[in-house]
Amino acid sequence: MRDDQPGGAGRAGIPKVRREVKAVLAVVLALIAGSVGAQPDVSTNFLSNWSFEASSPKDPAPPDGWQRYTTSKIGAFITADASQSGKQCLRFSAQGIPRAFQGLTQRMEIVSGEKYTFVASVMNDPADPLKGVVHLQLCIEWLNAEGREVFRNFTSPQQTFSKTRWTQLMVRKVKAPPGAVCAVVGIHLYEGERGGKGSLFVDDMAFGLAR
Ligand SMILES: [Ca+2]
Repeated sequence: MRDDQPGGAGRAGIPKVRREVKAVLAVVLALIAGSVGAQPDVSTNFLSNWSFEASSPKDPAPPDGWQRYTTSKIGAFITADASQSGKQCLRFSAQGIPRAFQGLTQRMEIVSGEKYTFVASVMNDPADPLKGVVHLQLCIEWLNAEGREVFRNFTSPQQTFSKTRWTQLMVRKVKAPPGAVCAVVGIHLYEGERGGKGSLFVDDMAFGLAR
């Protein structure tokens, strides 16, 4: 590093090309560092606590930064039983109640006309996999200045997830509609006519301008 300092740049015996290689390496390393643990699909992740590291697994409160809702039982808690990055993730458990609904959301300002991507990494809980009809869905609700929804984009409801590897659920490169000033982005778990069972893990969520 001393070679890059003003005092070292002109020293004899240090070829210019070597300094340039080091400069390029520094840029590459900075780019790699910027993407560690983040999703490569967005330029800046606007979500707070997107890796679910900011709350304790024993905390009964909603995960830091997230709004939590449910039609009956609470089934969204931080766990240290799995993680894609960091040491924790979200465990999302079915309520076992017909047509039950629950989820986590965050609300933020957006710019109409810009393209956004919303993504989450998901894995079935091998110790307690999903059973019955249980669907996971990502949704972006676009709101106008009066707080009314003007449009929404969402993934198709998915209920089959690997128990051995993380897979991505993604709303990719959607344009914020005219009149939208804010977005409520959420991950939702809902159950069929007979309710469902089991859990899945969620980690490394991201919402931001699409790359
Ligand atoms: Ca994590």
